[in-house]
Amino acid sequence: EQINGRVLSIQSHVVHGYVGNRAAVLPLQLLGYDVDFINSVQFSNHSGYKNGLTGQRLTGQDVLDLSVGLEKNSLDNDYTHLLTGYIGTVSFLSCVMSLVDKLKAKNKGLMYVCDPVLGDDGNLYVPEELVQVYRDDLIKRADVVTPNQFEAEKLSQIKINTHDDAIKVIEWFHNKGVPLVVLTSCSLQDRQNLTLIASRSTTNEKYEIEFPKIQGFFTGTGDMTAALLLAWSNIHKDDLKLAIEKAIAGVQSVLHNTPSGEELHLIQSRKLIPNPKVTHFAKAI
Ligand code: PXL
Repeated sequence: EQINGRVLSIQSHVVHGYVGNRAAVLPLQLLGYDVDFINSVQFSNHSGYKNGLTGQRLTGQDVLDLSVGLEKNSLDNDYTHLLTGYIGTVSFLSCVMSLVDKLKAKNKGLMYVCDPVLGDDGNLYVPEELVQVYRDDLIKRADVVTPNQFEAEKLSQIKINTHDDAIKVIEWFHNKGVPLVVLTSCSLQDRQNLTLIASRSTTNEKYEIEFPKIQGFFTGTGDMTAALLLAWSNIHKDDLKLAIEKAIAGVQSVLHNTPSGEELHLIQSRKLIPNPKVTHFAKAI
C-alpha cells in the first residue's frame, strides 16, 4: 500500500504519557505517514505532574548535527512535511529555521507545518523573547500554522473577541505569507462552543466548525490536533472542509475516551483515529 507522506517531526518525547511526538507520531502513522522524529527533549513525563520531571534536552546544534548525518546518507531528500511544536529557546528556534531553509532547498514542495506553541488561556509557557522570533522569522517560513486563540493573539497583537477579529488575525497570518491558517480553538463572544477556523489563501476558502468544549483537563491535545490537521489536509488536498471535520472528530473521539486529568487515551482510540465519525460539520464563511 502507498504511504501518504514522509514527515519529519521535531517535538518532545516523554517516557510516560502522550504529549509532543508521543501525541503526534502514532496518529500520523495510523493515517499512513512514514514518520521520522527528532526528540527535542526526553523527559520522564510532561510538565503538569506535581512532583516535577527529570530528563535531558537537545540543543538546536544537536538537531543540526543529526540533520548532517541524514544529509550525508541522503536520507533527507524526500520529506513531504516538517512538523514542529513546542520549542523552548531562541537558539533552538534559530536552528529549526536553518533546517527549514535547508530542507526546502532540497525539496521545493516540502510543507512546513508550524504549531507556534506559546501558551494557552492567558499563560505564556515559553520565554517572552520567543514570541518576536516566531512573529518576525519563523511564521513566514510556514506553509501551515495551527495557533490556538492565545497564540494567535500574541503573535498578531490583535485581541480575538468576535468572529470579525478572528478573520483579521487570519489575514495577518496570510499577510506574513502563510497559505493555510488554522485557528484551532477560539472562544468567541456569544458562543458556548469553541470554534475552529481554517483559511486557505491560495484557493480563497474559509471554513468554520463549532464543537463543544469537553470539560476536563487534558495535555497534548494541541500536539495531536496539529498532527491530525497535517494528516487530513494532505489526504484531502482538495477538500479542506472534510479535512478539518475529520481532524476535529478525531480529537473529540480521543477526548471522549480520556478521563479528565489522565494521559490521552490514544491507544484505546487507535481504531477511531483513521475512521473518525464526523458529527460536527464545517460551514463555508
Ligand atoms: O503539549 C505540549 C508539551 C510538550 N512538551 C512537554 C510538555 C508539554 C505540555 O505539558 O510538558 C515536555
